[in-house]
Amino acid sequence: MISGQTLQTLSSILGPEHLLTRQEDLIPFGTDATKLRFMPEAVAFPGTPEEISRILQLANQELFPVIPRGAGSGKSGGALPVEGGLVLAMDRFNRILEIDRRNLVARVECGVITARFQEAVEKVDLFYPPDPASIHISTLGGNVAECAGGLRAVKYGVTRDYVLGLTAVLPTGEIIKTGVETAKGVVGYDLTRLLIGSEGTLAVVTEMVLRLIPKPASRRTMMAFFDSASATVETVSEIIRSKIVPTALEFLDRTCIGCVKEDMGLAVPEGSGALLLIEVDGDEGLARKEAKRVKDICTRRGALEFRSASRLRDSERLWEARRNVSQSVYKLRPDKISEDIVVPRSRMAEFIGFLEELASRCDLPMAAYGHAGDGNIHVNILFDEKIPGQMETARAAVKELFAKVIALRGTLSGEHGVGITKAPFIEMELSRPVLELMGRLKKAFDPRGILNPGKIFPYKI
Ligand code: LAC
Ligand code: ZN
Repeated sequence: MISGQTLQTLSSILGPEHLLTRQEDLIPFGTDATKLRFMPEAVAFPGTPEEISRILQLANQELFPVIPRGAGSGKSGGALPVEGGLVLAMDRFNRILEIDRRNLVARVECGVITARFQEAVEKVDLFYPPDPASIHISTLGGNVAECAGGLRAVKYGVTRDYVLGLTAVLPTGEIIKTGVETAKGVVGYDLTRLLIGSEGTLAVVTEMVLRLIPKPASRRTMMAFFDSASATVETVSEIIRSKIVPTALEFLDRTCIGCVKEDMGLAVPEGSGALLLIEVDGDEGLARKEAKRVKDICTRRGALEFRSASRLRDSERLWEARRNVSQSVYKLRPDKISEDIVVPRSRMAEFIGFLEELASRCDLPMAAYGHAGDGNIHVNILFDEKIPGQMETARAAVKELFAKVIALRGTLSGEHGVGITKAPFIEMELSRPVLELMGRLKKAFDPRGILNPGKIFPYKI
């Protein structure tokens, strides 16, 4: 519990206009894209790392939880105040500090919206590839906390591949800089990489040094329909085997196509069981050549139809609809459990076969879509909480799903993180010594356990 006196101290650190304490103001800060709900006791909008430092020192004295929060678009509950406490909303850290065209790096604050940053760098012909589906909402700080992936990871990698250095506040109050502002750097342990994807449990990141690359000159979007999901993923394996590296290689199963076809403005050929959305980029000649090879492979693999989005506006519409799949599947049922497992790309067909069998056995719709080029499939198990037994069936299905993923030598999360939704399953993937080592790291950073408690680990650290 945060006492009245502590609230007063917080108010004097922040200025009263930057502290929320009224119940009705707190509600939006208790939820995120998981739709789970908790209540914080207060919400702070700090303006400087020094203020965060003072808040964390106070939290260590008074022992209340502090939960860093970006835009609340996370899908594993990383920003949820599961034990109450103070939400640290990073909205005021919203400046792009520098785009350095000579060195291809940028310095940004953590609250900058991902798409806004991408537009700013593209204006000067540079490129920041990480591209989570939530880019119009998500913040770069949230992307770093979860190590967000997205649609272009198959060619360009994920958030961690573009972070050179961080400014962060440790749970004990010290303000630190990790990493470098240069293209290379190996001095000391790689704390930058440790903090990326640590889900706000080790430090509060306030500023990042990001690596940029030149903007590709041209891109082409294509779409291919197949009669079955397994034919689609087999085509993906062949594209990868042929050493073509598309910018995006996204898969939607029949259920997902049904949910988004209107938004996509799609005429779906008869008998379609799945589709692939493919983008290639590079200089004009390369993009044209790769597009032709992709078309040849799809045709040889029996595509029912192959289309190119000739105009940019067509392809933007397709990608926007793709970004909305996660929301669109709610058309089918009011509730869902949505996962982001990864399997080796060569095992995708086997995984899809398993999924179809699981869905028919559980008698629940399971919509699958996602980053097939990475073997990263979003499995959405849909149900209605109000119908007795459905939630339990969905939960049991998740456990089976994870067991299969591990058996295929995959991982439980490619990009959404563990948070609270996957914490109960983490021991299926990580061995006891690994979890104990992670627990010791957490203790070294946060001896009193005040920063984002209740996340990642299935037990109290
Ligand atoms: C997507 C999110 C859910 O790819 O990761 O749509
Ligand atoms: Zn995704």
